[in-house]
Amino acid sequence: MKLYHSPTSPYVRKVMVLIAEAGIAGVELIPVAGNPVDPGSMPVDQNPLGKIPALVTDDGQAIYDSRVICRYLDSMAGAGLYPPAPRLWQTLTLEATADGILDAAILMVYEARVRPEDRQFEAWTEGQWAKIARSLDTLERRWMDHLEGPLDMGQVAVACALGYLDFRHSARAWRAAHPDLAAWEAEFSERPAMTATQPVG
Ligand SMILES: N[C@@H](CCC(=O)N[C@@H](CS)C(=O)NCC(=O)O)C(=O)O
Repeated sequence: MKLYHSPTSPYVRKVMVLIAEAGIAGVELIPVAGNPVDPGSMPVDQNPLGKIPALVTDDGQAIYDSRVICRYLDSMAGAGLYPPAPRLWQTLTLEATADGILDAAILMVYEARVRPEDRQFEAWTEGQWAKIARSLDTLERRWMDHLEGPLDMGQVAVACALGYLDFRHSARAWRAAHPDLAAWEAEFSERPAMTATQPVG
C-alpha cells in the first residue's frame, strides 16, 4: 500500500496513529506538499480534490479521505477502532467533530498563509475559531465519558485535532477553558502512537 503523506498533516496523523495502534506493516509513505492555490506534488490523479491523506491499496485502488482510509485499514486489520453500533454512532460523530475542528483550523492557516494580506478577512477567521471553540466546549461538556472509554477512532481524531491546535494555534490557549479535556489530552498524548507521529516542520 502507498500512503500520500506529510508530517504536518493532522488528517494523515489520524491514519498513522491507526496504523501504529493496529500494528499494520508494509505501508509505503510518499511525501507530498501543496495547498488549495498550488497543488504542488499533491496526488491529484489519486484524489481529484488534491488533498491528503490518499491511500493506494495493494490492488491499485485509490481511497480517500482520512475517515474512509481509517475505516478501510481498521476493517482490514480487524483492529476494532470502530466499535459495533450503538457505540459506533458516537465514535463517528466524535470523529466528525474532530475533523470539523481540523477543517476550521486549517482554513485559518490557509487564510493567513495563502491569501494575500490585503485580502484577508478577520471576521471570517474568527468565525472559524468560533466553530472550534464551540466544539471544544461540547467535548468538555458532553464527551468526556466517551473519551475516557475503550480506545476508538473518535478519541484518536480528537487527540490529533488538539495536537494540531497546539502546533498551529497555540496562542489561542485552548486548555485554559477546558481543564477536563486538557487532562485527558495530557494522558492520551503519551501513547507511543501519538509521540511517534507528533507534527514537525
Ligand atoms: N476531509 C479530508 C481533509 C484533508 C485535508 O484537508 N488535508 C490537507 C492537508 S492537512 C490538504 O490536503 N490540503 C490541500 C488542499 O486543501 O488543497 C480528510 O479527512 O482527509
